[in-house]
Amino acid sequence: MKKTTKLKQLIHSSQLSYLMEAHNGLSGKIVEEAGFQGIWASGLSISASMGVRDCNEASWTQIVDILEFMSDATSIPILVDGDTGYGNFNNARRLVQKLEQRNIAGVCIEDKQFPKTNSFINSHQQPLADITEFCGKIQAMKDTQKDDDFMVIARIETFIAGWGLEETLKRAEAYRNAGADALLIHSKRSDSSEIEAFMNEWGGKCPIVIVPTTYYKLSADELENLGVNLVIWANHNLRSSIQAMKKISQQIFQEQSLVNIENSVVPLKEVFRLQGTEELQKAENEYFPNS
Ligand code: SPV
Ligand code: MG
Repeated sequence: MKKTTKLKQLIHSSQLSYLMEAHNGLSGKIVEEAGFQGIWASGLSISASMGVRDCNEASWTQIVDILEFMSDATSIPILVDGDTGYGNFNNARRLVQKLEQRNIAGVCIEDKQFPKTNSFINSHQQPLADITEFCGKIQAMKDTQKDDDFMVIARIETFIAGWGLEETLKRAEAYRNAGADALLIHSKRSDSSEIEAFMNEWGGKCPIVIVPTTYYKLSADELENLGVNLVIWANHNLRSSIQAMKKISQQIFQEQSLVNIENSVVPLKEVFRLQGTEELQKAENEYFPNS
């Protein structure tokens, strides 16, 4: 089955589905091996792993290069965090073209302005996109995709930027009518009250995606009961790897020896396994026997 079709089915499934964050080919593979059915290519995590801020400091082609490695390394669908589409409708539709060429299953764009700022930084000062302009962007993206199953998800930042339910519902209706396949409703509250209020009014008119980074205390049952279709664990491979890398760097720096750490890191053979070294050895035997 095509990756696009897999993501479409996940989004439309009657069961709650989950995407796990990855930010390069390696973390993508780890997400797939853990059992997840899809990957969130997080803008925050990719930018952080490149050592830059989450405000479009990395160019869109630099991001697409990373996505190509992620897509080649995995067989589950990738939903890309497309920020604001890197410009106007024209930039956004070219992004769709380039993502489809790399076998990406879908893209999510948010109704803010380029260059964007992460939703958890000075969120009340973040200007939203004009509704009509954003609808044109969604339409241009949907009109550009060659594969009917490629997903364009519209992310609504009203709650993040300090607006209420009314403005959220107005935008949700407009973006759905413009052709969005699903809506991502973002919230920075520590509880799910904004999401619940939206879900009560929305009435299942199209699939809903959430990112419970700040309302992380919800149990699996509580998430299920919200009635949303897709949950994104948005940055947890990045955050866990920062913790692991800090710990090991500090310890090796202090001890100036590897004696105490060898058994707390994965063996090199695990690195080689993740890289698919065995396949190359078999190929060498077949194609290059005297090497
Ligand atoms: C990301 O993972 O980059 C996101 C989600 O866009 S958030 O960081 O919550 O804005
Ligand atoms: Mg992002």
